[in-house]
Amino acid sequence: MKLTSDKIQELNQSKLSSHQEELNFLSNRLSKEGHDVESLIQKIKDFQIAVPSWALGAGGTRFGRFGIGGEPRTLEEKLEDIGLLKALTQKTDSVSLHIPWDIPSDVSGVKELATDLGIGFDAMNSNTFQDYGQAETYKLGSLGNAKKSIRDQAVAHNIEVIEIGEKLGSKGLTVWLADGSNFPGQSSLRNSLQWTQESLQAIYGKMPGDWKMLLEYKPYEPNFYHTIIPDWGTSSLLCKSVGDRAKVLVDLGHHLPNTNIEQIVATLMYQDMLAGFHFNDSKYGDDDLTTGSIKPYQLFLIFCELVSGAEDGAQAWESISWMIDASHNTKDPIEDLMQALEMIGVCFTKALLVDRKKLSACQIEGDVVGAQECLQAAFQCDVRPLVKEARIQNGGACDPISVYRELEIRKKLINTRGADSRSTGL
Ligand code: LRH
Ligand code: MN
Ligand code: MN
Repeated sequence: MKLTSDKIQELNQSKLSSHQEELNFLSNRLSKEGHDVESLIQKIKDFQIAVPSWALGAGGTRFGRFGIGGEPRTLEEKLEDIGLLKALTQKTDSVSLHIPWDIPSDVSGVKELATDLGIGFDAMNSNTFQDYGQAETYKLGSLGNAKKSIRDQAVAHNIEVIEIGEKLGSKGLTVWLADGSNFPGQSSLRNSLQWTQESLQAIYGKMPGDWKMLLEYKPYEPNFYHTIIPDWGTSSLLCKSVGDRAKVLVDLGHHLPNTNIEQIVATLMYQDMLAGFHFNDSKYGDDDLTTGSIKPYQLFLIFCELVSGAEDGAQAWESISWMIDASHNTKDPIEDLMQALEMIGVCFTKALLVDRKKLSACQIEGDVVGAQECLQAAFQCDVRPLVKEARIQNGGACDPISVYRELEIRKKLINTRGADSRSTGL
């Protein structure tokens, strides 16, 4: 199903006057504080986040999976769902595909549909952490496997992913490796790192000159003794040995509890080494929960680093890729993604409000309390009218979730796709 912008405008009508009142109130206050409200709204409008193809169906855990019905059965249907998200939120304009979950059977048809929906192809994700009928098993690793034939197979898969991505117009390859070991002695810590490096170099050599490699790290899972790329430092080290266009991907869930992720972001930007993000949230580990649902203050602090790093010229904003990577076990994925996109927009906007001049002065003068006040003043401000205004100006819905519910979109998807349709992915 397709949502027309006329329908969205029509549904917005009854909500516009109260929105305008709230917006005027906030705009007056921000203007008095010296903010350029028009330029804030423009920045929010421009900030777009890619949606992963695997987040449109119910994920599940190793204990079970509860289908939500109407899940997209094909790549085309996944694109249609992202089209709905785009129409409602105007906060996403691209999809991040995972191969082999999303091998397009008709590349030009898929491209045409995407163009029609206004959706581009963000970074491609390779998959050497599952077996899906390939000659050699990835049970004991892929790019860093002790067996050369397995490493070669994994390299060849990544090259295939690049080729598919090139046809679709993608400009990046995201590599996440499950490689590691479950028990001490199972693998050589040093050799497996070297093999991984050599494999990545071989893949990088096959990447088009205008592509970037995004190398994701994760401390544990599915291996629980050692993971070859456990942290940003190891990822950065490998990237530097591979080439200029290889950079570190930060997945917010890929840290041990209480890790200072904003510091990692600052350090990576300091070196121009931040490739991009996988947004999600977590309480314990790689929980893949809705972005901003558990630690919104952390998300705000991360955006403070991103905004200041870009404004200070440490790393260009445009060089960073933005993606969601979440899983939905109990919520309707489309509603969940709308919540995530909203929270990303809100925390980004709050970070734009930080009085950076004042903050710098506090830091220099050693005014610890004053510095905290600067951050809190921005964090506590309810910026939702600005985020809403940006969405409306882009043609989106005043309130995306209520429109989605009012139009009974899930029910319609179930009617066309079936109550137990299943999407490919995790
Ligand atoms: C690994 C990961 C990685 C995968 C995705 C499905 O935990 O974050 O990005 O590609 O999940
Ligand atoms: Mn990820
Ligand atoms: Mn993950």
